Amino acid sequence: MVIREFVDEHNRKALDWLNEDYAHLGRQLRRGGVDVERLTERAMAFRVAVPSWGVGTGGTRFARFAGPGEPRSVFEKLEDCDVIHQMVRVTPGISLHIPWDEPESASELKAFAGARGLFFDSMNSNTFQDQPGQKLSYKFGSLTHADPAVRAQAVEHNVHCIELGKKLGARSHTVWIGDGGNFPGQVHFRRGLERYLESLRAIYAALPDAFRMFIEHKLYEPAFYSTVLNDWGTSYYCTRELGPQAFSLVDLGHHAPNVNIEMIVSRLIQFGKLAGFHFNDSKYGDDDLDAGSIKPFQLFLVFNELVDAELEGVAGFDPAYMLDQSHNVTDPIESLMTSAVELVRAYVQAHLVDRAALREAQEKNDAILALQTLKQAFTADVAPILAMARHRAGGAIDPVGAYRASGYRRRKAEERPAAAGQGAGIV
Ligand code: LRH
Ligand code: MN
Repeated sequence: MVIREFVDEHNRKALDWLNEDYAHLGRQLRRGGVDVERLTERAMAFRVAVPSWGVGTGGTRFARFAGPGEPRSVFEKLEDCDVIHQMVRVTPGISLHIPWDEPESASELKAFAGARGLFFDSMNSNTFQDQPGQKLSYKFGSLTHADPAVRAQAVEHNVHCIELGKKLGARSHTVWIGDGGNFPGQVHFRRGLERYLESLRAIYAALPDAFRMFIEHKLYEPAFYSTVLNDWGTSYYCTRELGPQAFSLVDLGHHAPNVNIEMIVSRLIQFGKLAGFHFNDSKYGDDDLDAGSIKPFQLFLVFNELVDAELEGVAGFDPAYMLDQSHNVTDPIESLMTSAVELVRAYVQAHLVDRAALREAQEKNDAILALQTLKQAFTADVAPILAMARHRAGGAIDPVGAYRASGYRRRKAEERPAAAGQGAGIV
């Protein structure tokens, strides 16, 4: 039985209670002057890209415990992404990482994805690892390396990713580098940033007109003392220096604990330079945990800024939403499905905020009323809207339930015998 039949059978059992709960929520919301149908439309229109590197089991520097039925190629990764999209209906975009997903034939890969209703979102370059046969090492950096030959090699790789992205129909290119130092004095801060900008200008020059370039800042790791692109301010400065096709991408895990990320988001929106997101969650460092699993209120507050800008029609506001997670102890497909659901939940709750009441409270310095107005939306149980949106879009009312009933993972474990050392996830 194909996934489709499991979804239908599973939905049949759940539809009665869903219609009941949906009708009840509709009545509750109508009392507050909110149309449940408008929110369901918003939920159906939401889109978030899935990271190809997220469907394999991830690990840490200590160990990676491969799961059953690991994808062994970009085609098998797309098979798993297809299952995710069939269940939650908001993830048709796939973000590839090169060279992990380098295809023999771009047209063959594009056709394989297209046949499943999938397309390619932002491309990601990789100059934080050395590949077999690579001429010059990135041990001491890539786009900011002291040796111009290493910088040129890294620029060439990024240009190659953009060319490949063009063939695959992608419309943006994401650059994250781990360049930095482990000790004071190891890297000259100003020269490092100059070299970063010089290399980015060369990559920017290779962008097709319709392409956007996303630069991703990160506080630390793999460098543990200084990172060349360490924060949003430096990122914003660089996007201004580069030009109108350059934007700052916010990975939620790339900030020091307790940093006010929703405020960074509002700044980048106001400055017209918000690229979008790598959504995940974390307790301490760049833990790449499932979105909304640790700090759901922060995720809601981020979407509150995004929906505020969306409703206000802020010029040029067109953020790209992507997940960027490492699934070390869960079935990656289940984690990506539930993470996508958590993003839609935060988005719909942000649409429930009574913005007129919030503005009035803000203008009257009524802090309690302002917080209550946000909390009222955050504490609203919008699960019936999320399930109805999935159902109407042909997806699963209960994605994890339908997925487990499908036996997809067991079947893949039979089809894809584990091979030692093979890793599709982040290690
Ligand atoms: C760096 C990062 C970056 C990806 C990598 C897989 O921490 O967030 O976005 O290239 O993870
Ligand atoms: Mn990221």
